[in-house]
Amino acid sequence: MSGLPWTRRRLLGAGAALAATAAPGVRVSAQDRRRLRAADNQDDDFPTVQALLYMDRYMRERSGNRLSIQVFPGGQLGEEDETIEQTRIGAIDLTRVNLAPMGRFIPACNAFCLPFLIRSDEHLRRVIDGDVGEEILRSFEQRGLVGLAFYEAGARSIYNSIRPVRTPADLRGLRIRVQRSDFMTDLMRALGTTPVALSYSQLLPALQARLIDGAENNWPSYVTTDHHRAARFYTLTEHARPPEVLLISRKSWDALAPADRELIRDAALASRSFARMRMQEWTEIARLQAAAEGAEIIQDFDREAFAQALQPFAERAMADPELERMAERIRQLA
Ligand code: GTR
Repeated sequence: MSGLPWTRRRLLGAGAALAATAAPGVRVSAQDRRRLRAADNQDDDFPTVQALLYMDRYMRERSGNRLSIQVFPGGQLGEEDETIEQTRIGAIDLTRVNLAPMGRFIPACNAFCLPFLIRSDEHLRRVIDGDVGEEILRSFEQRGLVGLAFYEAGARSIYNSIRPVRTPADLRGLRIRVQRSDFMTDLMRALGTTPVALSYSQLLPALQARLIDGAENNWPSYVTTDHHRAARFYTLTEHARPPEVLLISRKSWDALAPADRELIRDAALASRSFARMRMQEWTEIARLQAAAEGAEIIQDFDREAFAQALQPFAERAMADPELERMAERIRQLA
């Protein structure tokens, strides 16, 4: 593992995009250049943002600086649901978001949040690297978006500032933040919590002001946001595994020459392997850092009680035949 700069870095300032060094090469006239604007709500050194910068370098090098990406990290272009909308209408070219908020548009995405359905990183890889992943990526087209790649996000677990949680009864009444997703809201309600939908950037101040008691997320997000200092009880529930997805606006896509589309697809594919490696490193480091900085990591929770408490919720969700079909395909890849 390399010595990663594991401190939360400040953003470069409002409206600042991350600058990449220009690749040497042919001079390109201004009107031939295409600079795609990409949004990400994670900080500027997070694996997903690094993956976008990797894509930028890849595209510059192969296009002689004609095609590039200007990356806006840290939610500078808006919260996730806003950047999805902006990308649909073509105001932003690319957006990297989590799959959970996409469930509002494409219900099959909710299958990745079905409690305990996806069992491990390996299981998730078989899903997103194969036909199921392809089908989900293609399904975004009906919504004005073209799916380019999935990035791994590991598993989401529940954390809070009040008490160690070992059973659903321990969660009762806790105000737990959820992403903008009706599905996740219902899931958290089924566990006896009071779910609160809040954007990612509002979460730390809300935890600090005790407006909410906790949230759920993967290791790197828990630590890079400093949530581990504000809410130190992290129960390793691993209840859902929605991956990240990189989307390009259909409008931007349709305006590109076929060869440029191919280059972007290649770059996205290359960035996927890069992001996977980074995410594994960051997950490991975040886990160590959380423990070293006082988080209490609860592994001996009653998984069976959680699964039972969520059973009626999962059954209700399966009433949607599309979701049921998707869940079955995912289960078969276990
Ligand atoms: C992270 C994800 C973000 C955002 C965030 C959240 O894991 O990378 O894009 O969805 O979770 O909880 O809002």
